[in-house]
Amino acid sequence: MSGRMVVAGAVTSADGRLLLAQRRYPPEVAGLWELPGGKVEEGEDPAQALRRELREELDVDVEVGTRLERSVELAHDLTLVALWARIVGGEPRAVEHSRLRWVTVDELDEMAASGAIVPADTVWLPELSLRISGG
Ligand code: DCP
Repeated sequence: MSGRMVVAGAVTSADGRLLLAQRRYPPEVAGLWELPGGKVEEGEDPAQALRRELREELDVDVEVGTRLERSVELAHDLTLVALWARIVGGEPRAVEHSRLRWVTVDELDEMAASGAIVPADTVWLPELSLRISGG
């Protein structure tokens, strides 16, 4: 792993859904759905960064769990990782995204098949499907 880290949240609900957020920018991925998150700042660990980003982007407090197995080398020397998370305070709202959606495993599969998921995030599909279908 090299360069700066970007952390995304695999936010799950008690009823086995996953939270997806629709990007507004940049044009290449505008309209596509992602796991919400952002860049880890200096002095933060990934969990702290994720809690900050989800407060900013979704207006919620989350409890952060373990890391998903896969990571992705993005352009510009960025490494993308994901952490499991669950909401412990607040109701998510789209502060920076155009929309939010809680999806079932079937909906996630359909969205992936139709190319609606941000390309980098598709590496997590197997892990996400296993976890959310397993409840
Ligand atoms: N990214 C991704 N999948 C995610 C989250 C992010 O592929 N689930 C990518 C998109 C960008 C990079 O990571 O190439 C940084 O993401 P953001 O722009 O969302 O992060 P920031 O908000 O921190 O960046 P900026 O301040 O530049 O807007």
